[in-house]
Amino acid sequence: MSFQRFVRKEMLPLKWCPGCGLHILFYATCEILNELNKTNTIIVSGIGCTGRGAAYFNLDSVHGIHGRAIPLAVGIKKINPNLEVIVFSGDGDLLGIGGNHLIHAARRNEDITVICNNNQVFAMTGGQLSPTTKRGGITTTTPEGSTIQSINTQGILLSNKKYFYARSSPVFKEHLKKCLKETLEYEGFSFIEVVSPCVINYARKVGKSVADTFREIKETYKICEENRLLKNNELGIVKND
Ligand SMILES: Cc1ncc(C[n+]2csc(CCOP(=O)(O)OP(=O)(O)O)c2C)c(N)n1
Repeated sequence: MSFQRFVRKEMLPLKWCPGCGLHILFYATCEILNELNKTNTIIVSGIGCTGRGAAYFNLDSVHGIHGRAIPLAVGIKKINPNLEVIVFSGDGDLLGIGGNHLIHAARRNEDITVICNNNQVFAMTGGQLSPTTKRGGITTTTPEGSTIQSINTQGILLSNKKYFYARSSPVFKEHLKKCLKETLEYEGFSFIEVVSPCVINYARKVGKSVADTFREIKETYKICEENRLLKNNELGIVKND
């Protein structure tokens, strides 16, 4: 069987910008769904470029409202405990407006999987500052560079006793697939942060090309194989059962 059974063919070509990390993330997720034969799955998203993913998977899906993907997913799981429930959404959606839901769903160890595409901006609305924008990041709302520290997603999740947090990137596709697999196989609340290039609404506005953004991520991040607190420039999996 091919991963293509998880792609909703009538939605092709996908309406993400050329060079956007979402293409790789989407197809890598389809590959893992195929490998694990997860046909009994529903995709839930909020609003944003990433949220469009809900329409692209050939699965049941809910394209919810901004910031409310997690409570929707939790509700679905409560009444369909045998269903695999995956949230596929952006950093603004999950860590900004939806941040409170994330904190409590993780604390309650709700049995859902969250795939967070972290492109460091509100991409769909034109590239505004998001909770993950790094200090110094030039966005439409911080033309002089952000002076605010970015959110510590790992720190929020690891504040619980039981946690599963993975960090990867489409730039490291094999690592991304490995992490997606573990994230999807984990029983309990699992969260993967995918550090992803936004080419049109972030990088290009500061004169960077697709190749520049991929190179930058490749040169910045190192893979950590140990189960320990990840440094800011590390990709890996940290969990406590
Ligand atoms: C309640 C509400 N507030 C604001 C918006 C406008 N809005 C749409 S998408 C979005 C942010 C998207 O950013 P992110 O979640 O990071 O997803 P991306 O587009 O980067 O994938 C915002 C603020 C909205 N649709 N609903």
